[in-house]
Amino acid sequence: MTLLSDQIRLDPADLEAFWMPFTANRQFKAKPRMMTAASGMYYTTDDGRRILDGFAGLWCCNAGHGRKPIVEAIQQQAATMDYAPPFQLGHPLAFDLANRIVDLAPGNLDHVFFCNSGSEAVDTALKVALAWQRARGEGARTRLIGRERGYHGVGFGGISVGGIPANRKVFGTMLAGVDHLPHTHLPDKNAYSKGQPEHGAWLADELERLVTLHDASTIAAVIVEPVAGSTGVLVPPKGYLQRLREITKKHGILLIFDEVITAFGRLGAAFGADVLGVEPDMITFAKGVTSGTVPMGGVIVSSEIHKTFMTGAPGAIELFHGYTYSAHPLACAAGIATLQLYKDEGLFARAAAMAPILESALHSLKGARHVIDIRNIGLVGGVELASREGAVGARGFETFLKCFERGVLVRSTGDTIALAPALIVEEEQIEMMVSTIRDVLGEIA
Ligand code: PXG
Repeated sequence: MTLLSDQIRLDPADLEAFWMPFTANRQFKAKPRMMTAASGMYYTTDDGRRILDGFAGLWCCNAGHGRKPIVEAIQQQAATMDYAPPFQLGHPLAFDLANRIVDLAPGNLDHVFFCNSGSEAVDTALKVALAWQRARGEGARTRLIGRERGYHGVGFGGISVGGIPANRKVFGTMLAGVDHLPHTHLPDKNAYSKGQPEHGAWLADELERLVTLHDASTIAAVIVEPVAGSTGVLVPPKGYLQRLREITKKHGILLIFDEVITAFGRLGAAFGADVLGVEPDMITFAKGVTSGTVPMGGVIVSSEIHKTFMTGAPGAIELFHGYTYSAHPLACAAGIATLQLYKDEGLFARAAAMAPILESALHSLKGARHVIDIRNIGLVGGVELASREGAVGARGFETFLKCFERGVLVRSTGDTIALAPALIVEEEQIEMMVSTIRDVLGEIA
C-alpha cells in the first residue's frame, strides 16, 4: 500500500477529495500548509521546516506532542483490545479513567458520561439538563440559555446556544426556546487587563432579566465557557461567574461550564472552575483529556444530577443517550496515560508557574503596530488587532500566515491572535512566539 504521506509533495489533484473543516479550501489547496510530524513543542512540515507550536495543536495537545507514555499506551491498547461495545458491556479502562477524572473534578462533580468531541459533550450536557429537569418534575423547563460570542461546537445544540453569527446564520432555525446573555467584552473599560478584568460583573445580572422575561419555570440551564476561547479569548470579569452561579442556584437553573479548552491544566489547575472559584452543576471537557491524541469528550455531572436518574426499575436504562464510541478503549488508554503524565510531571502547576511569563511577554506587545488590546489568563493569551476597514479578520489571518512562514504556529480568530502553548512550554519558546508576532505586525499593512 502506498500512502500519500510517503510522497515528498502532493499533487494538487490529490488534495481535491478532502473537504476541509473551517478552512478556506480553495485558498489552502492552492498553497497548502502540510504537517507531517510532531514532537514536543514542534511540528515538522512536508518541506522539512520545524514549526514551534504556540497553540497546542488546536487548544488540545496540553502535554506536548508525541509523548512516549501516551503513545505506548495507545499502541498497547490497539494490540490488546481494539474496541468494545459501550452499551450493556464495559471494559476496565473506562471505569479507571472516569475515576481519575472525578478525582480531579471540583466538589460534588462525581460522575462522567463519555463521548468523542467537545460538540458531542455539549449536546450531551444540554440533553442531560433537559432530562434532569423533567425527571425532577420540572418538565416545563425546556429553555436553554447561552451567550453572545460563545462557542460550543458545531452540533445543532451547540450552535443554538452558541453566539458566533457565522456558525449559525446558514443553518436554519436550530433549537427552539434558546436565549442568550450578552458577551463580556468591554474594551473601553477593560483593555489591557492582566488576568480577570475589573469591570463587567453586572453583565451576569442580565440573567435576572431573562428570568423575568421567560419565567424561571421555563428555563433548564445556562451554558457558558468560563473563559471564552474561539471568539478571541474573553476572560470573565471578576465576580461575573460567581454572580451567574448565585442567580442560577436561586432559580433552580443548572449552570454548565463548557471547559473543552479550559480543562486539564490550561488555566493552571485541573479545571477552570478551580481557578475561577465557581462550582457549576456540569462540566464539559474534550481536547486535553487525551492531550489531543485520540478523540474523546465527556460531561462531568454533580452527584445530585446523577442521583435523580438512578431511580425506577433496576433493569431500566436510565438515560437513552450514548455513542458507539463512548469510552472507546484507545481513547481511554490515551486518557489514563495523559492524566498520569500531567500528574507525574506536575504540568498543571507548571502551567500556573509559566502563566506570569506568558503574561509579561504578551503585554510587552502593548504599543506594537495594530494592537488594540491584550488579554490573558493561565496559558491562554489573546492579542487583538485593529480590523482593516471592510475586511474583518484579514489582518489576523495574514498574521497567522506570516508567523507560520517564520516557523511559529499561532491561531487567528477574527482579528485576535490567540496563543495557548502546551504546558511544557519553555520561557525562550514564549519569547520566540511573541517576538515573531511583533516582527510580523511590524511588517504587515
Ligand atoms: N466547546 C468549546 C468551548 C470549544 O472550544 C468545542 C466545544 C467543540 O469541540 P469539538 O471537539 O467538537 O471541536 C470547542 C472547540 C478556535 C477553535 O479557533 C476552537 C475549537 C475548535 C476549533 C477551533 O479557537 N474549540
